[in-house]
Amino acid sequence: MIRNVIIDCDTGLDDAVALLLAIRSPELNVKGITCVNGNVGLDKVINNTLRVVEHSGMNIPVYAGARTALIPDTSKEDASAVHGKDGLGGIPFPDPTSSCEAQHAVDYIVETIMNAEEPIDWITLGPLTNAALALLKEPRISKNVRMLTMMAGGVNAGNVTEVAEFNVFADPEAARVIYNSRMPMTMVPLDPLWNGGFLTVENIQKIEGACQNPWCEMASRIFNRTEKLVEEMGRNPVNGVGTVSPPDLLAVAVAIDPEIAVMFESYVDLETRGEFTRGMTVLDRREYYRKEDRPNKNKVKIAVSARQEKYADLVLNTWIRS
Ligand SMILES: [Ca+2]
Repeated sequence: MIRNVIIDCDTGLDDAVALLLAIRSPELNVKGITCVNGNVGLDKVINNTLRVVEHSGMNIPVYAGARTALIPDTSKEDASAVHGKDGLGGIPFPDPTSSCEAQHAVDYIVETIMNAEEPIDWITLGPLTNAALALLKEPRISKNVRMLTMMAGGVNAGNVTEVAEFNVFADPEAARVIYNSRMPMTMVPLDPLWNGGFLTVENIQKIEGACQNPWCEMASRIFNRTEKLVEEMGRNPVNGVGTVSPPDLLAVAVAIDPEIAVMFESYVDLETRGEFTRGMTVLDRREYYRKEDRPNKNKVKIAVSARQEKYADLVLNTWIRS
């Protein structure tokens, strides 16, 4: 059965390939894409998202959302060191010919979830600002979400700080609103990227070989740029030279097929204050003495590792056969 889905993103390099996977997937019907301030500022995010949609071969409406975190913090840096100033690594993709819809992203999210005949899938690939605003505006949306799959958090480590992952760190208060909700949630943290959640050199070559498709052409250029950026930043190519591990791509793959990940369930709290730990996803591991569930809290499904071949098969089959 084809599942309806809405996606919230802050389009940088990994959001771009993640959107291309979702849009080309025969298992998902992407109804709309909402943009949030994150990797780069909102206007660049919108511009990048439109460019991605135009490479996807499909027509998907794009909506503009929050321009800042719930509590704006101008001392914070965006992620342009990782994604380039424009958010797409400076790759000269043509300017978009389309523009975003007039409706605000938060209103679109509320309206679409409330009007869905069956509980709808929701994927977030950026800071959770739009998602939190939608939930605060209309708490009943939590009852009509089949699964919220988020690229968010870290179990054993963060990336912006020792313990905080970028999407959560960019708006910890918004993340807290979402983690404290009773929505069914799957969290794809950083951890599986170092444990199976990557594409090999051979995988990327196959995608390059299908460059007659505009989505494969865009994905190949992004993977090549990502690989060079890892080198330019002097980062350790954890999974081997020439491999890529875009976090958002894995999150979409897990939303399509949860069997791609090995998961466990835990209560997760969100740290908004600590001296070293603001933006940390705090797992409650006290299962050894707990007999009863925690009141007012749902367990979150957490991906800890990925099945690399299954993951690569999904990406390649979706892009090359579609
Ligand atoms: Ca993202």
